Amino acid sequence: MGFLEGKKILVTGVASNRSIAWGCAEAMHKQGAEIALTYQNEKLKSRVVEMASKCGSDIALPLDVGKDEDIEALFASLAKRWDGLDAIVHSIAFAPREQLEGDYVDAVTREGFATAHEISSYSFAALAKAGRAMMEGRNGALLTMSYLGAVRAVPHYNVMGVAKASLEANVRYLSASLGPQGTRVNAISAGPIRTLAAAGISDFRDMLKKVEERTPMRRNVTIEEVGNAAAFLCSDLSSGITGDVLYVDTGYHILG
Ligand code: 0WD
Repeated sequence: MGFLEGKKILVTGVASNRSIAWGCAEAMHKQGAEIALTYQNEKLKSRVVEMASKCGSDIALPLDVGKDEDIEALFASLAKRWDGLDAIVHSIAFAPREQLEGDYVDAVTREGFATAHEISSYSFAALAKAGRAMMEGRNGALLTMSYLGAVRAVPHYNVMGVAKASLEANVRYLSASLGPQGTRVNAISAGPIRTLAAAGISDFRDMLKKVEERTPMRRNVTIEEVGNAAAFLCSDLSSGITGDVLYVDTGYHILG
């Protein structure tokens, strides 16, 4: 029996089979969880429906976190299928491409800053708020995906690093707010992984190579490894952990 047997988990942010969210969904399904997936737009729908079925699920729902009505409709639809919700995985981020190249001060704009923060950080609080009622009294867990750029000035990561710092603060405030109802809130800070979102970061290939050369384990992390850590953080095995950021990055963050 898997350690997520009987848990109902909503996983957002699947865009392809390289997505970190997909690593999470697969690992959680393996541990016995029931999975619901979301897709950002109609173009992704058929792919995500198929991926849900690989997890034995027929729940794939639309969600653009930029739209309040989508967030509301998501939980209304979910409530028709499930009598409660045990965990939400937030694996969503976006900044306009021109924000993610060159010098931070040159690149940053009011609009780019606002978009990055809204889609990559506010959306986590929005899902927590909208999902709160369904999660109450179930020892639930909220989980998001961060990156080292939240705490270090990583070249080209620019405004996304500032948004990830906001996201990590969000983890702490949400955990203080939702702890009394039994909901834990954590983040995984993943090492670089080649995904669709990563392709938007200038010099991403160099970043992967640099990590591989220097990190204690001399290799990059996989979505399966992030997925396994996510499964742990959404399970009762991590019942004493909240408000924290767990690094799943083959040790890169410890280097000076
Ligand atoms: O190296 C990496 N890949 C790392 C990613 C290292 C550390 C952290 N992360 C984070 C990302 O910042 C993000 O928060 O992990 C999370 C997942 O990213 P991913 O798995 O690397 O990327 P991807 O497979 O592209 O999934 C992210 C998806 C989007 O994909 P695209 O590439 O189409 O933007 O987030 C979704 C979308 O499907 N997304 C949205 N979903 C709902 N509403 C929205 C939105 N407005 N915007 C983006």
